[in-house]
Amino acid sequence: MQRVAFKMHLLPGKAQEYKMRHDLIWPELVTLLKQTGISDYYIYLDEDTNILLGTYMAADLNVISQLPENPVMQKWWQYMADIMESNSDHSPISSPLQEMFYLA
Ligand code: RM4
Repeated sequence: MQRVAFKMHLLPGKAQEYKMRHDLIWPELVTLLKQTGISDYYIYLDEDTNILLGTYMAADLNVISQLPENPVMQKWWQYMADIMESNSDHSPISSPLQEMFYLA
């Protein structure tokens, strides 16, 4: 198992909408993420910068690298693209974060 951490960018004024959409996350997306080996997935918002910090445990990074090709993932990204900074394929603009400290 490996922890993955990354940042994404929320559009200004969209925090409530972002939270609401995740409170109502599609069951088929939950199934997909779990089948892909993702667990313990958190997303936090820095309200000062609109940066979203995501972190999850990954069972197998090779399997996770196939997520962008999945139609459910693509549909979710399309659904979210109006409230996040997104690439032309609708995936969120995302960059990895470097681990600086861990205490078990
Ligand atoms: C986020 C973003 C991520 C996805 C989570 C569930 O807003 O779309 O890519 O993993 O939702």
